[in-house]
Amino acid sequence: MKRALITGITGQDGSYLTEFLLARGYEVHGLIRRSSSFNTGRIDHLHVDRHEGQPRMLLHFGDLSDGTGLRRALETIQPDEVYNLAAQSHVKVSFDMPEYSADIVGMGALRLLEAVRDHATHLNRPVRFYQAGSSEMFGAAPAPQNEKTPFHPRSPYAVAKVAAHWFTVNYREAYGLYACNGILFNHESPRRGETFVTRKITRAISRILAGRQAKLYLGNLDARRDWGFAGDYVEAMWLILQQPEPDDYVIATDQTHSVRAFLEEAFGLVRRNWQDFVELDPRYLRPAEVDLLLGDASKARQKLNWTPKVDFKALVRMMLRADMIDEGLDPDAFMD
Ligand code: NAP
Ligand code: F7E
Repeated sequence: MKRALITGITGQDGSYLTEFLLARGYEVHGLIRRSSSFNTGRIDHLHVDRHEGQPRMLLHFGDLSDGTGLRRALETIQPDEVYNLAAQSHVKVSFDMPEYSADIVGMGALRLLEAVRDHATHLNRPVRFYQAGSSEMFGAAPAPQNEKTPFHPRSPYAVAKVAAHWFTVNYREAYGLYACNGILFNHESPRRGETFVTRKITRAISRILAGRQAKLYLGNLDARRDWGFAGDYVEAMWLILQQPEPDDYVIATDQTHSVRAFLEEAFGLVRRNWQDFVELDPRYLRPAEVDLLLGDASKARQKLNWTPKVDFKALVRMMLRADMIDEGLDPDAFMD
């Protein structure tokens, strides 16, 4: 049985990746942060009590700021594959907490790479490493963006992801580590954090329909993103680690839509006019914006045989339906 270690297992991608790996027979170990309230809501459905069965998902306390803990986790788990998904992943928050964001996103990746390198060397066992890179690294670079596009990051988050990207490349070149970067464009789902724009919109529509919210306050509606479905993207993460040679890949749908287009699609599904509900709040504007992200995932298509299955319209519908059900509404009463 293969063993995987996932940092960030409690996040959106961590939860889908865990489901994916469990379905392929893996034993999945996840690093979780100690929190004063429960933070495992996205993976609770995968939990098996040790006293009642043979769990294949096992959780360990740890934090990317704590290198000693990372080393101990590797010693205990002895994983075949390590997926580094943990991050302070909110771009706007990274302007408010730049040092912290850079420490976790950039230095955190380095701490984990160091731990993996030493573990692999001392025990003479191969460990494959996946780094969760981001289209935010391209930032202001002209579209379409692929593996050859130079990075031009526009936020502390993105700068730190660029550092993590190059740490990963460097450990591959310097120590022969099987270390790969997935450069993933935005991917969403019903499990997306509530403060990212797509989920903020679908959740707000559901609350408006339920009579629990009157207005939706947003920032820049002109920004364009290449939005895919997180469930499709975790398959790409796994495929990246199954190749004969380690490499870096852009993962994207190769289509882009503005925030305004997302609003039109989502409000349109429930036959409402978004202009009646959306107000600008400058607090949601960023000191530096990323205007246009549009991926070119042809390398992943050719080498990984990966293509996204869920398109933009299906994604918006999926997220809206899930939020309406959460809100106690019958989606079929509102949507065609
Ligand atoms: P997410 O939902 O925000 O999840 C982030 C995860 O990291 C959570 O499990 C969080 O734990 C954990 N975490 C945060 N700080 C940590 C720390 N100091 N030590 C250990 N764990 C920590 O993010 P996501 O959307 O699943 O994204 C997964 C990864 O892909 C992230 O690295 C993100 O930057 C990157 N990425 C995401 C996208 C996207 O569109 N979703 C695109 C490109 C790249 P808690 O649950 O306790 O907060
Ligand atoms: O913003 C605009 C905002 O926060 C998308 C993370 O997963 O994907 C994500 O980063 C766009 C931006 O995602 C609001 O200015 C307008 O242009 O949903 P977002 P993001 O910044 O693209 C990348 C690939 C990652 O790696 C990150 O980890 O929407 N926008 N009004 C707004 N954004 C938010 N959050 N809230 C608003 O009210």
